[in-house]
Amino acid sequence: MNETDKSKQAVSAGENITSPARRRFLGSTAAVGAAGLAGAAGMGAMTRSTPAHAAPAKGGLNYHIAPGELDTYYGFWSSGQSGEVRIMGVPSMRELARIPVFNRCSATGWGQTNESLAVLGDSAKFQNGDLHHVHMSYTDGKYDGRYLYVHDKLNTRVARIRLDIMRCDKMVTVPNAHAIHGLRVQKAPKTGYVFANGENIVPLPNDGRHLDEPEHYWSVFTGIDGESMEIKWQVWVDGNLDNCNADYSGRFAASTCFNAERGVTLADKMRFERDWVVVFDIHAIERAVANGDFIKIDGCEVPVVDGRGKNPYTRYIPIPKNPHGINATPDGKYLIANGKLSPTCSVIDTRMLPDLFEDKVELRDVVVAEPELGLGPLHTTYDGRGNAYTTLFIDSQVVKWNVEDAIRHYKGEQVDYIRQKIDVHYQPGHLNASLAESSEADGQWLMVLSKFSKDRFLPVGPLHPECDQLIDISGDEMRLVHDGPAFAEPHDCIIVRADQVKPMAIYKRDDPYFAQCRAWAEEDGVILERHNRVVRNGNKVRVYLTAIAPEYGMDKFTVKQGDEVTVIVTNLDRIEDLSHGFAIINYGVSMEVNPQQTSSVTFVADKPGVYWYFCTWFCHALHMEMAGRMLVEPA
Ligand code: CUK
Ligand code: CUA
Repeated sequence: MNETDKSKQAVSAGENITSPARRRFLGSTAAVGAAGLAGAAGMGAMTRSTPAHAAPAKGGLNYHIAPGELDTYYGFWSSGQSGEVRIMGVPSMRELARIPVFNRCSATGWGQTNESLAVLGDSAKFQNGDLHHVHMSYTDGKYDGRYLYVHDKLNTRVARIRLDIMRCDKMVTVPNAHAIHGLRVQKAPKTGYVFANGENIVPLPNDGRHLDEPEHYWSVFTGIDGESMEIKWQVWVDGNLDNCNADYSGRFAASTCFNAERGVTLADKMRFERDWVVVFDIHAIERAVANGDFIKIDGCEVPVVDGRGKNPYTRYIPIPKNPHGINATPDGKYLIANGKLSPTCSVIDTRMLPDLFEDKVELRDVVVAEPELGLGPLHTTYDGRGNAYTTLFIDSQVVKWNVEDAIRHYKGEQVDYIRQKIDVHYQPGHLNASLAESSEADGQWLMVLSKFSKDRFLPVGPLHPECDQLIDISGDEMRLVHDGPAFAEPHDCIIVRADQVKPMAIYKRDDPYFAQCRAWAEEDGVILERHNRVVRNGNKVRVYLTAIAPEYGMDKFTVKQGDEVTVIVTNLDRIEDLSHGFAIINYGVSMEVNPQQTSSVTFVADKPGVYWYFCTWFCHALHMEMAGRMLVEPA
């Protein structure tokens, strides 16, 4: 029996998670997971590890949501290389819905409907994306339920989701940047800016004039108006930007930078013992843009402020080697950068940042604590009671620690700032506590997104699911209460109170989402809510269809081979949950048409013959009969 078999048996025999066999398995996972992190110290001794609880403990929060009961929180999950956003119920961990963004969706027609293609714009040519971070718009440091903002690391995009309809309504490709990674939004007074980190360094401009000449490689930090989604400005910076965050005053944003070396190989990027947290003074950047103190990169209209070296817009705070996450405490006092290759977190006092920009304090003066937490700190979250929770990737643990005690310890007092460590399974990346990214952190639930699930679920072949773990943090001790598998690969999530999101039950007929359909109808003298009609203009044909369960307004329509056909379907049902679809057999056409929504799709009728169209959502006892024929006359 090999190591893995042994540990599996140990688990199935109900042995404690901390049994030696289990720990060996954990250790080997860590070794694999830590490939590339070989510079970090060896496996640390376990301190104060608590075994994971499999069942709800007495006095803990209730995580069982009975049939028919509703969750008390919404979770919004990113999905990494799946390119979508997932809506979860918390604490049940039920997946409620998926919002397609950078991916394609067979069910909704995202990437095929004219409405989605208009959002995707020039980037519609890309079929995929890598969506790591999802954040909600704020008003005065609190979630305001208007929008979600997300980014695409793969194709350098930022997008917005309207939370009333839970659909993406804006997408921009960020120029001059090469992969957007960190993304956060201004928290006060209102979003405001969406801040987007350019991750990789490339020549500026990246048009082929410089290739293998790293001295010409840079990255940019981008400010996007969250309302218009226009790119307002960029800051030219040193090094690769990793994660970012915004403070609660509205004046500062900060990014971790893991490549102060500006290296292009792994060895280069690890050379220095220190990298940076780059702090951005948003007000100073705005003044520079207003005063014309910027450049433009060839072929791009966006103002670029030079934030390299000593300048009025940025400060480069030295931080131990290759930091990763950066998280603002809910009281607004601190920004905490996570060490990754260093076993520490660096606590930056945001109240000292104005002095830092006036050069009244030294760069390292604003670091008020650097607690040693364990191996591979990646991300930190908070309970609103002064405690921080940090993922330890290599140790496969979450460490709970007290921020003020860490600060006292840094000043030389003999205090223990570590409160508890709990095993998680396995190799956690992001974690987030309920409302912890806002000033209303309520210290109830902690979600830990682990990168490896190993033996936690039934095997599903070589590609394992991720393992999302729910931890009750309402008491003094963290208690693991639930494991949830997730398909590739949520990096991050936010958890918001159910009352902070107010989705619509049915569309409003004047929704801008289908303004284009409305404009076409006007052109053609058609009333979308009433008429069923085929309107021909040369070889361009518009087919207007109503849908009301269980019938389309026409049970057939005729076009000619070679026509460019646009089918515009309006769902006249006013009943919540009564969605229809529209799909054409052997034409690869399929889309959603929700209550009171109009959806449209354009295709070339390149094959003559009879093609049935049908409804894809089971809407009625006669749903199977909700169909019609597209007759395509041979050319
Ligand atoms: S990153 Cu993935 S675990 Cu892209 Cu926020 Cu840290
Ligand atoms: Cu309409 Cu099924």
